[in-house]
Amino acid sequence: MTKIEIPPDHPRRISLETREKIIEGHESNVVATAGLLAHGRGEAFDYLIGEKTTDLAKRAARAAVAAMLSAKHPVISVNGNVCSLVPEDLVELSEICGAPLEINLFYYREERENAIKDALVLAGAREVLGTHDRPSSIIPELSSNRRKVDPDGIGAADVVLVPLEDGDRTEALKAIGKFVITIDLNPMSRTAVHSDITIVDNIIRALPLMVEQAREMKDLPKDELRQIVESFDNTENLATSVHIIMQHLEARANDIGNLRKKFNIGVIEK
Ligand code: PTJ
Repeated sequence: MTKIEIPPDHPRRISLETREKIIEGHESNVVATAGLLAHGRGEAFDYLIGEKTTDLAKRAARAAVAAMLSAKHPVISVNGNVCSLVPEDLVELSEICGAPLEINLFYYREERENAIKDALVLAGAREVLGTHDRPSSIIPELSSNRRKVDPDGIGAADVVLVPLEDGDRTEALKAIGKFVITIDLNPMSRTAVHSDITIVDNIIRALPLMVEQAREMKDLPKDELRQIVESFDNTENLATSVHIIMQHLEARANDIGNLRKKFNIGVIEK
């Protein structure tokens, strides 16, 4: 398929370019067909939060990075959408935090696994866990494809970053004692609610931010990192995220009223 040219001054350029990445990812087997729908849902929630990283999301990202840097064995779980949108940032965060990348797919197909591994290697990954040639163990609490995990990765992890995730696995990871971090634009999703830290932001902004924060925080003493994690309250974070959406909608409702007046919308000239 031909890639569409998006004019640099298009008001929705970033959103359209991101969509193109997901479409290309789908064409190269990285993204599942359902991943296109998941992306659309994310777009809608991004619209509701104002398509920018809030101060609240910055704080959540800082707590998440502190948890990864102070963990004994942090792991980053990679699915198709995440790989198609931010492959280089995944590799960089993995390197700084010493957190291996593990492919873990809901809609498993071997050609998808291969395409994702190739994309991660192209982005600079030196090691990718969770592939079919590796040993695997099972999370008994889970019935989906995601139950298969790498014993050197999620199987052994104390802290797991599971961005753009479905709810079942987050609950299962919690049930087996993992500290779970997610990135999810929907603060009401099951994953968002069951995670220990939820970054309510678009992964295209959240991951580069986490890389930047990880570079700044990597030499902080462990005690200080743990203190940042312990002082973070995810319940408050999620409730405030929903309030931010409500305030944003209120402001947009007023804008629409003003626009109608300014441009005489709905008025027939006599
Ligand atoms: O690659 P696979 O086979 O593992 O499948 C990946 C998907 C994403 C299809 C699978 O995990 C899935 O179906 O996820 P859900 O249940 O649709 O949940 C995805 C969540 O991510 C939803 O709450 C979306 O709002 C959110 N989301 C989508 N795009 C973004 C996002 N959050 C942050 N940034 C995004 N760009």
